[in-house]
Amino acid sequence: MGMFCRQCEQAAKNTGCEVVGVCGKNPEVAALQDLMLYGLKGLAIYADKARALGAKDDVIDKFVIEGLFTTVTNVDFDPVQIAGKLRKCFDEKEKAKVLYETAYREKHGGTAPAIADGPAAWIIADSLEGLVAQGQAHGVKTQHSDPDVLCAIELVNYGLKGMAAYANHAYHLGKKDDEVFAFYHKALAATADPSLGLNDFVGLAMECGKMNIQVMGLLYQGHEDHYGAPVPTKVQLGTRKNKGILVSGHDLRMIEELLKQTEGKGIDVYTHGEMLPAHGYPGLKKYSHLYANFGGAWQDQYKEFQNFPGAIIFNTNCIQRPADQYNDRLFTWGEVGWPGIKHLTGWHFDDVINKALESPDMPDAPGKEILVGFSHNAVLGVADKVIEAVKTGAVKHFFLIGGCDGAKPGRNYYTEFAEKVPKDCVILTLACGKYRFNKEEFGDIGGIPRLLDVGQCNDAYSAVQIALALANAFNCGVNDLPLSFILSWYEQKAHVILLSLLYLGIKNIKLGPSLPAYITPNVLKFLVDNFNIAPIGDVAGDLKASLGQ
Ligand code: FSO
Ligand code: SF4
Repeated sequence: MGMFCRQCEQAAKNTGCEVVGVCGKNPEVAALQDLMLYGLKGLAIYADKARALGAKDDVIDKFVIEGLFTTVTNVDFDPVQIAGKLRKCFDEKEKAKVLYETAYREKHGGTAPAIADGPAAWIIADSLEGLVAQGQAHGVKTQHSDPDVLCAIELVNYGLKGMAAYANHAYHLGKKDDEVFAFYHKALAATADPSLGLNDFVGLAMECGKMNIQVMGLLYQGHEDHYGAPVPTKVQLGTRKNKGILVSGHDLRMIEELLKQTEGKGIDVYTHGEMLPAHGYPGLKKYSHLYANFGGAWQDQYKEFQNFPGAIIFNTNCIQRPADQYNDRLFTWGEVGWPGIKHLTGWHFDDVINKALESPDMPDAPGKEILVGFSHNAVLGVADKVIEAVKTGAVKHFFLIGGCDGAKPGRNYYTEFAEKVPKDCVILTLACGKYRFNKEEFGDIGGIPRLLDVGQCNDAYSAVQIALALANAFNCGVNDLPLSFILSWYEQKAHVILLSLLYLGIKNIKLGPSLPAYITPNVLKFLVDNFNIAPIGDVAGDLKASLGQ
């Protein structure tokens, strides 16, 4: 059985994974994920038509987000779990059909025109094998025969997937936006519309970037409403003698619930990967047992988790094949899944707590500390100082070195770049790529730390606010600021953030370690012509170019 997937930066030979995913996704799971996208397009066709007639449904809206999030890289590897979600997808599609037909009858009288083919007419297979066969019949390349149009459709699909992760976290914090749901339905339905062409899909991709700023803003607000704005905070990197639970992922609401449920139980909660920014939120750091950050970026988990004696839980990507040494103390939650690994649903974490209590103590090994919590509130709180430093020439340039990490050796570029940034420049960073340099000493410029950790990948929203405020202060456009974007991408969240930056008109972005496999030469030319986006080159040359030397 073959497969074809090229949605992330790891795509084999930078063209696509065809035998098995470099991420560990097998052809069966790849087919089920393709079928999920296909089924969601069918659901969206009806939901879009129903909405145009004034009818909508919360469960349908929410499921589109969950279904898409399931297909994001390194989220759900469990065929049985995905098959269950496919059944839900089909049921919600049928519900959306009835919603549309009823709304049509009420508005126009008579019967709504039937949709006889395409994803709206999908009838779910009744076995796992049948589902896999259906998924294989609706793979990536079946979406369009023209490579450029297919590329543009993929720009939209992956944007919608990445944005779904953020919309899902925001939803957990009680934040949702009807305009976003409407866009999901419109855009997904459009990707199945054979009458649309290249310009339509490029336009939708840009609109997705715009919508994602709205979603990241909602998520930021959700975090701030619940936990207060992040504040600069020192984070311990060692361990202490106590029981331990390691939380990996991006969902802050989940770690909050776990913190409440572990209070007074002799358990310390550790953050891993993209949970690191949790330490900067007043509403989370108030829990003294939110103790430390453990390990590095996601791709090191296989080795590092073997050294974590307590329980471990993933609430979002990026999960990898677990090692035998820790798979019995590993749990998944939310949309994450791995075959044979215990999956928790809802907001009760007794299983993971009990596992931590029966596991050995963490070693008594305090480590160094690093600083987090420089969201736009914190940075703009000292805006006068920052602006003055730029005016006097004490700060010459800002570099946003952000994005995801990954296993490729080419990613050393980002470590080297951060190390070679001149001493009179400030580095803003976000997402998991920072683990390549966030334990190094960068010092400060007149009290302004040279390395400012803005937060998670979704805190790109915060970085944009900083850039906009600086542009405002200097009465110029963002592209005229002494600010360079040096980005690393891995999966679809990084993809949608890139769409957001392009939507904002940000030019001269350097992107690596490689360009997406789904970009055709023609679409790349469009991006270069309009945004002067370029692949990373050599550090010295890129640095010089950024500094205008
Ligand atoms: Fe990294 Fe994974 Fe946050 Fe991604 S942990 S790679 S772009 O999920 O979302 O930065
Ligand atoms: Fe390959 Fe990435 Fe797709 Fe996994 S998600 S199969 S690594 S392209």
